[in-house]
Amino acid sequence: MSFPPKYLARIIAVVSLSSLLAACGNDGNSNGSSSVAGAANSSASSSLIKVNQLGFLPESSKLAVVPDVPATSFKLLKAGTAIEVFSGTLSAAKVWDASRESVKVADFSSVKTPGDYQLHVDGLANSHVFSIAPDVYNALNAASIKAFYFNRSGVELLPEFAGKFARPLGHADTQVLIHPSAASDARPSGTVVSSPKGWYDAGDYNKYIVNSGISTYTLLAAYEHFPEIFNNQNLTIPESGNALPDLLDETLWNLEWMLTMQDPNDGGVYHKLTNENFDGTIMPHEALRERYLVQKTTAATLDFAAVMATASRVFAPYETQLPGLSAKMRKAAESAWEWANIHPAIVYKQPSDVRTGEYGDKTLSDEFAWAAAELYITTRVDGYYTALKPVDVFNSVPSWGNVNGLAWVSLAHHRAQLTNVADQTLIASRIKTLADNLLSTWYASPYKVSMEKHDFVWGSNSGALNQAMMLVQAYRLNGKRDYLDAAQAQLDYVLGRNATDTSFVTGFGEKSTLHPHHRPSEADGIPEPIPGFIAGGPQPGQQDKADCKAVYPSSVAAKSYLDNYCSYASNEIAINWNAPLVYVSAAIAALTPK
Ligand SMILES: [Ca+2]
Ligand SMILES: [Ca+2]
Repeated sequence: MSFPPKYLARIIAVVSLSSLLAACGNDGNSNGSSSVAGAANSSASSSLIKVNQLGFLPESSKLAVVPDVPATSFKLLKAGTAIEVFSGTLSAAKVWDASRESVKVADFSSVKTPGDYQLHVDGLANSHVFSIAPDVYNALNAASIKAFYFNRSGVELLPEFAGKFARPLGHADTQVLIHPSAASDARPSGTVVSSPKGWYDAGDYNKYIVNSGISTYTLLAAYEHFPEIFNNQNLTIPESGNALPDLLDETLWNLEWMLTMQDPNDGGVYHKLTNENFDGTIMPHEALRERYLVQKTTAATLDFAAVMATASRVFAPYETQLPGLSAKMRKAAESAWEWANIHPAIVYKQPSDVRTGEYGDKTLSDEFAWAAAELYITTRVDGYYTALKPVDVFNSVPSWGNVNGLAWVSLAHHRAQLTNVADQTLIASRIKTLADNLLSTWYASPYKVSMEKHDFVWGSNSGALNQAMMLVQAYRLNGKRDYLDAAQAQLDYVLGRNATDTSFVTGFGEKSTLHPHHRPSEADGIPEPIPGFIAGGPQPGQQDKADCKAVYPSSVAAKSYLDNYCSYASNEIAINWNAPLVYVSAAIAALTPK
């Protein structure tokens, strides 16, 4: 299903915003240099073998997509040689309507020997080099978490942690103003409050509670589900070597900010901490505009409640290191829940002087369900389960504005610890029904993915990964191997088995995203992007067309991707897109048989 883009105002007011951006000398500027190359790449990409450019675990399902050429067989070669290690038969050709290509599939799952390989099909260029290795996703998983460190607000990134991407402190946010939209008796307009830390949301430097909700939860869920992947991981962040797993240290950086976004006087949570307008293409320390806390909303307050309830249980074992934190989070979650029940329908309304992302969401039943589920799991108070209204809550692939699925993910994971009020059959059935739908798409897909044409919406790569996350839940419930293979296919998709022949993760793969819409990556003067970020991905809306001098190589859904800084509609990065990359890369590594 589709979900609303963050930049609703930007799309509606694209003309005025374009002139604004031109005045700021930022997003509207692209170097234009990739437009010719982009067009050439488009026609070329249809004649290429598409494969996960990182590669596979020895026991992974291993598929590649091959253009519809006369050849009926393929060979697996040792990389850079003509030495054949395997040969197989290509599937019959089928047309994928999302990319308007006729393709065949090569299956080399039986090859399990570690090494570097290329696929060969007569009449085509050999594929990118990829690996089969037991640690093939370790660096990817670490970098996808480290990306959050690179997006930290309120701290200098030192060379010992950030290498050449070191930068001065930006956005201390220790003196931000209560915006008129957020004024209350206790905190009138213009009140100065402190709201430091947190992650920049995306390519911009603002901080939004709604999107922090799903992002922070997804990282916490990755830890709850697969602690063995993270317990000894060293991300080379300032907290490496302390008593906490680095993933939890990184997540805590944002949780500490989120806690400051709750009004201590009533429990309500501010929707965002933001400038009035987007910054230009400048480094964080150069962005000095006034910052505001804007309007309390029901969605922000419920997302906050869900995340704090989750964090309360995840951090409970660390009472010695973080005394009182778990209890403080639980209390914050409970008071947020109470505020939301008194104010059940306060929807975000963008003030006339604010032009940053909206994350507006008018459907709040899913936020209520998710918050209730997490509070129930953490507190074991049956009333929260009843408030969840489980029979009325269906399961769906999660997105920032549609979080029903997160409730079912958590309930399924904790099913053995729930009280008697929980309907175990319903929980299992919700997980299975959604996963079976995704699985039937995967069975029939010419590209062997569960992405369909209608899934190519803003942030489509996160859709692919959130589909994988939901397939993983079904695999964890009943062990049916097809769920895991279909989840693997989604990871393959974002790492190169897609119609653009691109690995969408910066720094990973022979042909990967180079020019993400990410201000630090563009403004730092370093040619390559900061590694570990996943781009939004193809979608045919092209809402940035008026701001881009560069030309999209294609308007076809699965090919409508522009690797240019100007393309906020297909090439921005965002915390809610990186979070499922962390989850899925960990899940595949943890669950694939050794
Ligand atoms: Ca640590
Ligand atoms: Ca919603």
